[in-house]
Amino acid sequence: MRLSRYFLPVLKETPADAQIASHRLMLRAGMIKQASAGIYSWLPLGYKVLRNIERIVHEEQERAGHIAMLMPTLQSADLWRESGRYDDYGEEMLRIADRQGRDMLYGPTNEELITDIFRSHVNSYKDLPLTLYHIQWKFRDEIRPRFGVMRGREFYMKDGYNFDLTREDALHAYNRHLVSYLRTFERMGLQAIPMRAESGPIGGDDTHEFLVLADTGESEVFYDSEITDLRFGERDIDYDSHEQCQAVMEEFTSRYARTDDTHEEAVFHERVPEDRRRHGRGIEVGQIFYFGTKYSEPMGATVQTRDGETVPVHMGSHGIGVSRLAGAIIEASHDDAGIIWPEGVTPFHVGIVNLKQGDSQTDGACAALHDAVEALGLAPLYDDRDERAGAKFATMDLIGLPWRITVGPRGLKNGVVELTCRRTGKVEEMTPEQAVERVSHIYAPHHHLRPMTEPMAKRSFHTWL
Ligand code: 5CA
Repeated sequence: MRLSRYFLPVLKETPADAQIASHRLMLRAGMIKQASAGIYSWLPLGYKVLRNIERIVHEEQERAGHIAMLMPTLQSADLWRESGRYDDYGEEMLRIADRQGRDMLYGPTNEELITDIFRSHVNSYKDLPLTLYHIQWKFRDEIRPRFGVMRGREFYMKDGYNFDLTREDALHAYNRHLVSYLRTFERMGLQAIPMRAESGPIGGDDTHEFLVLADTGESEVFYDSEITDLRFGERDIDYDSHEQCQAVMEEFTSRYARTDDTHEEAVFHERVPEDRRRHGRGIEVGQIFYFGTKYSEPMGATVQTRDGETVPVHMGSHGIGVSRLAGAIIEASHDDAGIIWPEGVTPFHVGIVNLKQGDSQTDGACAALHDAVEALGLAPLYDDRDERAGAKFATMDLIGLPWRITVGPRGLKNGVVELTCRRTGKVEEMTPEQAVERVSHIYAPHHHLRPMTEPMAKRSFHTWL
């Protein structure tokens, strides 16, 4: 993509009403624009990030054996009357009447709708276990929408629902979600710690929230510092194995880690030595629940067992804040100059800065680099505007592309360009071919990218030198 043809409305001024770094940076980098309180348009750069986050969520859900589908945003109130939540949910629910005067609502979550789908189509134990999920916009009329997409009223959420014959199977589904979430968040460059929490309006006894530690987080957290040393990493896991998932769950939840809702000071002191006790704040990016038959019983979601007995299914639900994650990632990864995207979610893989626009040599070398990066199946952003070098660098730093190739007439005379790492600031000189090779190598482990089937673009840079 050439920046001159793109839509990247960056702001020079720091928006006065944005209180935290991620909100300020998302506005300044032209990622989002507020449409009304807690409701945002996703501008092209922000939309790319949102899609990347969504893609990782889909890939990890499918890896865990969960099945994607799509349910609507508008739901009938009647279903919620069946579960008893229409009256319980309170003012956070946006209630709407259609022209026939039928009560509708903009879904804040989907337990009722999915249970209705299940009961219409499944009636045998043979169809279990089953986990269905979707990624869809939700609406909760939050009292205090704030911090941009972190606490929106309209927000994008992945919500998944497991249906199992027994409590034991449903607890396996819970553990399987926990494992898949650890992988999901690590692929986004985040450490998200499972913490024992309250279940609130979703219900049930077993629930963990996943928290990214950040001073600006809305949740108060208490934890054993040892937990921050844990990494899931590249382990091979069999998601069907109860033992393997249980072992990961125990590894990641046996140490003290709780939100303020469930925190017990006495237990904290008893279980954690003083030098490891931490009290801080975190951003909740996901939550998993086991609630047994809370919805299946009143709504009649039953199956026949092998013995011909009719029993309600055991369920849980599992959410990831897809739009909130865009803010959480920035909160965890930025500096004074702007955002620093982890490679897994970056909107463009590499920025190309032309220091002398209009010069046939630098223009040609930049165009060749742009095409060579595209030929790898990667997305370059080439700043081809007629701007000062300082302004181009400031834009690149603000929008946070992890790698930048800088092309100037002086370097080209010696056959070299510069490759700069946004995170470390380290600059290396190398030939354009080496720069493309390096970029290719950097993104190779991200297997979601198109595999390189052809040898690197044959185009020679030297025609321009
Ligand atoms: N039905 C369950 C699981 S699917 C559920 O709704 N869980 S939840 O209430 O915890 O929401 C799931 C995730 O959505 C949260 O962990 C959080 O990351 C995100 N989320 C919740 N409310 C908001 C909001 N107002 N703005 C942005 N993200 C939100």
